[in-house]
Amino acid sequence: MRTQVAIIGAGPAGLLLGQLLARSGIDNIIVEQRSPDYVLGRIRAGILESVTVDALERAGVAARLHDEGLPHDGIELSFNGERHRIDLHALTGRRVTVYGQTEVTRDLMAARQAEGTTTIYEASDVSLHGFDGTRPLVRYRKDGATHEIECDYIAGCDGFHGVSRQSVPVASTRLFERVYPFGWLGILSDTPPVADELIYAGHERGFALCSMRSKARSRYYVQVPSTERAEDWSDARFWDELRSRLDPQAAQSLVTGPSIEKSIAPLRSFVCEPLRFGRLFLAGDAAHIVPPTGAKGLNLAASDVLYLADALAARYQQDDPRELDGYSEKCLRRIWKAERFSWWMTSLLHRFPDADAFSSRIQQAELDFLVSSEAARKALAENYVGLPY
Ligand code: FAS
Ligand code: PHB
Repeated sequence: MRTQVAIIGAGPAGLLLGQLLARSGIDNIIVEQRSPDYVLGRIRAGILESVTVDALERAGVAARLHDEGLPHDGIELSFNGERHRIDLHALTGRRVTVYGQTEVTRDLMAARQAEGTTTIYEASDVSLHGFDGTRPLVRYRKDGATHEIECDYIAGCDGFHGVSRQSVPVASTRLFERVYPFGWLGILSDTPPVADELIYAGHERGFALCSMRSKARSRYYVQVPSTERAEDWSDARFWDELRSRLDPQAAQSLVTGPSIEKSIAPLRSFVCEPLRFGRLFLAGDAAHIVPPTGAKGLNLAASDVLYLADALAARYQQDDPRELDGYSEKCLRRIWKAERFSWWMTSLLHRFPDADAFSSRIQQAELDFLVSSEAARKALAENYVGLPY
C-alpha cells in the first residue's frame, strides 16, 4: 500500500489528524493495534478547551458536541470544609466544555468511516522504518500476513506506550519525567453529578475530583497510593472515601450508585524532546504526558495535531517545509506551559507521602492566596481554559 501520511494510533490524536488531513486533501492511513470497541472502552478525559472544540469543528465532527456537550463557566476548589468558585468566564471571557473523550473518539470514528478513509484495526507487530531518509515505511501483521505501507511522512500518535517514540534511537531524544507516588482511582456511575460544576478537593486524606459526562452520568476520582489495585475497592469503599474528602454540602448532596467503570490511572509528567525525527513526527501522549489534574492531556494532543495538520498542508499545498521544520519547537512551547500548570495543580491539591510540615504550610498558603487574589485566580483560569493557540 502507499499513502502520503501513515498515522500510528487511532486514539483522539490519530483520528483527529486523519480527519484534518483528509479535509486538506492529504491521503492518510491509520494503523491501530486494538479493536474499535477496545479504543472506545477506555474511559479517559472529560474537559475540552475552546481550542479543541475549534479543532473538532474544523474536522467537521462537532455537531453532537454542540448538542450534548455541557458548557461550563467555572470550577470549584474545595478545602478546609469550604468551596471556592473560580469564575473562568468572568476572569477570561472563555469557558470549557464537558464532553467525554469517548464521545470525541466515537464522533471521529464515525466521520472517518463515513468518508471511507482507511483505518487498519487490530494490526500487530507494527514497526517503523526509513523515517531518517526520504522513503519511510510502516510494516505490520494482520490476518496472518505481513503488510507494508510506503509513505512520505509518519505521524506517531500511538500514546505513551506506543512504538513510535520507541523507534527513535535513545541518543536522539531528551526525556524529562516525574512519576508521582500516587494515582487516580476513577469511577463512572449513572447518577446525577454532585454539583453543577467540577469540584477539585484537597483534603488531608488526599485529592478528590467530582466531574461528570452529562447531567445523568458522573465521573469521580480519589487519589490513591500507586500500589493500590482497583479490584480492592468496592463501590461502597469508594463512595465512603470520596464523601470523606468533600465539604459538608457536597458530602450531603452526593448521590451514589453502582459503578459502570472503575480503574486506576497512574500520574506522571513526561516530555520527549524533540518531537520530530526526519520524516517521523510525534503528537499527543506519544510525545508527552501530564497528570490529569489540569485537564490538559487530550487538549494538548489536539493542539499538537492542529500544528501538524497545518504544517503538512503547507508542505503539500505550497511545497513550503518551514512549518514542518518549526513543528517541534512550536509544540514544545505550549507543551511545557501545560506541563507546568498540570504539575502546579497536582502539587496544590494532592497529599505527598513525604511532605514535611513546611510543605504542608506552603500548600495551605498557596490555596489561601489563590482564593483571596483575583490575579492568582485569573492565572489559574487562563491556564485551565487553555493558553492562546
Ligand atoms: P491515546 O493513548 O489515547 O491513543 C493512542 C492509540 O495508539 C491507542 O488507541 C493505542 O491502542 C494505539 N497504539 C499504541 N501502541 C500502538 C502500536 N504499537 N501500534 C498501533 N497502535 C498503537 N486526560 C485528561 O485530560 N483527563 C483525564 O482524566 C485523563 N485520564 C486518563 C486516564 C488514563 C488511564 C490515561 C492513560 C490517560 C488519561 N488522560 C486524561 C490523558 C488522555 O486523555 C490522553 O491525553 C489522550 O488519550 C491522548 O490521546 P492520544 O495521544 O491519541 O493517545
Ligand atoms: C474527567 O471528567 O475525567 C476529568 C475532568 C477534569 C480533570 C480530569 C479528569 O482535571
